[in-house]
Amino acid sequence: LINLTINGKAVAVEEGTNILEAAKRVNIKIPNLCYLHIDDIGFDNSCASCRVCLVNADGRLVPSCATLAKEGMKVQTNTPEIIEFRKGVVELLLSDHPQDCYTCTKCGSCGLQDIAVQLGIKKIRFEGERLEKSKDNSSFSIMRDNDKCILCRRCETMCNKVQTVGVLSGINRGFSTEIGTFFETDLAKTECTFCGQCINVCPTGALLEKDNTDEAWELLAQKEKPVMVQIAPAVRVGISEEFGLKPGTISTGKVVAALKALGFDYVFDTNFAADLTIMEEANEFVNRLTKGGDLPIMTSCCPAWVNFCESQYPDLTKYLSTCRSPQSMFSPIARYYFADKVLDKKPDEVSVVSIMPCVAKKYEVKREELGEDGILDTDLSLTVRELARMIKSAGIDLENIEEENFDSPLGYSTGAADIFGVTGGVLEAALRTAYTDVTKEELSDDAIEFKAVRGFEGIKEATVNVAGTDVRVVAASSLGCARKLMDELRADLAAGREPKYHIIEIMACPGGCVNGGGQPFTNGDYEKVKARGAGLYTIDKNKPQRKSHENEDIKKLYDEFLGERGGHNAHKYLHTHYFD
Ligand code: HC0
Ligand code: SF4
Repeated sequence: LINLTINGKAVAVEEGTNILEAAKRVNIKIPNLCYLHIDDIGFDNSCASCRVCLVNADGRLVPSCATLAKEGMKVQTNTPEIIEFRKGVVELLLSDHPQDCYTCTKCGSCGLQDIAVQLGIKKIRFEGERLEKSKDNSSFSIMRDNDKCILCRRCETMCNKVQTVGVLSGINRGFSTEIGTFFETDLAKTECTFCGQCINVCPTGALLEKDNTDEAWELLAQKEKPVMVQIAPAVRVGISEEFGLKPGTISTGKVVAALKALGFDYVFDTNFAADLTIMEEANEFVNRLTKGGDLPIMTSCCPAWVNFCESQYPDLTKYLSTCRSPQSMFSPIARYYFADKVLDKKPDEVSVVSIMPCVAKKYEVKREELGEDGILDTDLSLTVRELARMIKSAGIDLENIEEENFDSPLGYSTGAADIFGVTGGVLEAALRTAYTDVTKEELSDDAIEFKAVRGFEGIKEATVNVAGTDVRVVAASSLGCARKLMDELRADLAAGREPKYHIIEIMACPGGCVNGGGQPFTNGDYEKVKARGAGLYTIDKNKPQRKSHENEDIKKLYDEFLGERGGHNAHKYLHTHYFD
């Protein structure tokens, strides 16, 4: 251990600890802006670009995030001289920053705004030179505004180190430095997967989701066209934090009520389609297993993962399940089944909106193959943050609103669907049904929880015995972890070895959709992500039915509309193809 003093307090830390982290151990908070460390996912951004965390260490001013604690070191964090320096640093950042807080989407959750308030900055002494920097609205998912970028490099670290996609990096030099893409290509034309993890670590408004709330208000204003809305599994736990509730609080009935209060005509559940996904995906797996098809089967519900697979591993797309994501199974069922059977409306006489914890879903809904006759199945996909903004601007008090139930029949789901929103959940849900498909027996209540694939490690593997066959499964979250599995699979195939797994679940966001690129900002607090995951497991535990094949409304849908699992209509509405 290394012994030092910080503001006169003795502290002992492991070798390799920086001063900023050492100070936290004795409850001394050093103001900081660019620094971010998320141990659980191996994210470390300590490039010391902003200099806000300056401290005096043995007589020298140093950035505390990038300076390691040393034996006998004496650190001062808050002398008048240091505070004055810090203010100067923040004023310099502000001198080159648009002064448009009141119209900036990030207002209220901006790290730069917070630090300016915290340091009590009242005026900016420097009239800085301004450079107009680039903006990029080329994609359906992400907006980049480099005028608001403070060059903290968090997005670059996320994209390169955690996601291993590598589309963002510093370009140009000196005052002209910007974060950009290779050859300043539009993001939409790069290998960006639209995972949105860069948005989640951006401290300012430089990276945000593409805002579609205006289009949503327009749909709601058209009274002649009913608007159906679906909410993703992870939304019901994510939204709570936007309204001051504890992370992980289950707000299902409150979101339903808020959506009705906003004017959505039918409030349905993506979970219903998650149960449907399991019916199709388990069936596809069992077919591949028993008839010698391509194994491993890889889950296909995460659109950023699908993008990643298509662009980085086109040789492996044949292993992806052909099942659409629940979002994209739900919409055709709403448009071609519910609209016709219940509302007596044509497919283009209704609108379908989805609320997702994700920004890649905005891209997914624009994929041409997820529509028919020029009508895309889903009109709009909004993030949890966008929904929260709509609820706030309508003056709806989510915390105290009286809970309501989903509409029927596309609103009922089993517990298997809820856990889709957390890493390992799709795999667990699929096993609950695949087991019964193969053995014709039901797993008992205490056997349906596959604990080995729960938890927040990046890669979790297990072997499950199904009717005498050892089924090897793995769940990975983050694209860096996906890359490890894909490199391994590619190497096994090239060497003629049997692939290591039968089923691979991949979610692009570390932890799964509970940490999606459209969720409330956590500022790197991974405990919030874990609490959201725990919330989903609680919902599952308390549901009367916990296996997708027990959902009576799904059985009815097959009887009335889809026919056989994996049959003609199922293929038409529930499956898709990929590009390589
Ligand atoms: Fe997810 Fe989904 S679980 S991707 O993780 O599969 O976004 O929550 O909606 O579609 O259901 C996100 C979350 C979904 C889909 C579902 C899947
Ligand atoms: Fe990289 Fe994901 Fe951001 Fe695209 S969305 S730039 S892949 S981190």
